[in-house]
Amino acid sequence: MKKIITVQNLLSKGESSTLKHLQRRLFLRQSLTLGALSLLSGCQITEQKDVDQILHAMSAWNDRVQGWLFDPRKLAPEYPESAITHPFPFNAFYDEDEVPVIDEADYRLELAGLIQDKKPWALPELYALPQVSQITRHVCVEGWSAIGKWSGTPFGAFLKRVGADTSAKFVGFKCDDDYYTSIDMATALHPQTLLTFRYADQILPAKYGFPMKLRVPTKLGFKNPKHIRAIFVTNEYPGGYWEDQGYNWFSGS
Ligand SMILES: Nc1nc2c(c(=O)[nH]1)N[C@H]1C(S)=C(S)[C@@H](COP(=O)(O)O)O[C@H]1N2
Ligand SMILES: [Mo]
Repeated sequence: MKKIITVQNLLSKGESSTLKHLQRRLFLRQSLTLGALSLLSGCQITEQKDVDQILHAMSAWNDRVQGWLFDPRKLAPEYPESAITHPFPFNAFYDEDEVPVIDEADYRLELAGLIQDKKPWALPELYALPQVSQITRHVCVEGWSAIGKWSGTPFGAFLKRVGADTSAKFVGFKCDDDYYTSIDMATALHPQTLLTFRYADQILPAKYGFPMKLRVPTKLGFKNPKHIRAIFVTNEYPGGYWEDQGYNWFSGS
């Protein structure tokens, strides 16, 4: 698909108020390309009316999402045990039978970039860090959400402990399945951002990201890397697997 329609182009076609509204609701702070919209919606888009139809459908869903991700106090809502979704969905860019198998004894978390203490971490050392639990909603851009319970260590405290430069712009993640993503430092230091090792009080199952998943309840699901192998701190924009294909990088509050 060669033709690129940006929201700005659409605005100039007289759709202004609706599209401006939708753009805000869809947290598309940068430009929206047809390719990105096809990815988000899973539809082939050939005409202006397809664009409008998809934006409207996405907007209805996003109205609900906004309430879950954005809170006046800037905290994601937390839920009681009774609200947990059973079974919790699996999602990745591949099928469940291709989930990486990671050996617990060999595993080391690597640290790189603007971090003073780059000593790799074995799992027992990570499990010995202070742990907290959180029941929050995971919101996937594909149009589903689910509530789950994750436990782990506050990520900001971990970054400080290893001497990360917390004035740097980005924290990047490299995963065992070749997935990668990155978040802004403010989100990395957010009190609800956790480096989690457990799901539903059990060691994180392979499908949910063994040995660890970064839980970022203020952001969309694709900003929550599973199977993290390396964490790096940088001032150079690291992008991400979906972000590099057109998904909005910030995707949250
Ligand atoms: N390593 C890795 N992390 C990932 C993904 C992935 O494909 N690989 N998919 C992301 C997306 S789009 C979602 S919705 C969640 C799904 O997490 P779950 O399987 O625990 O529901 O993981 C996110 N983190
Ligand atoms: Mo997702």
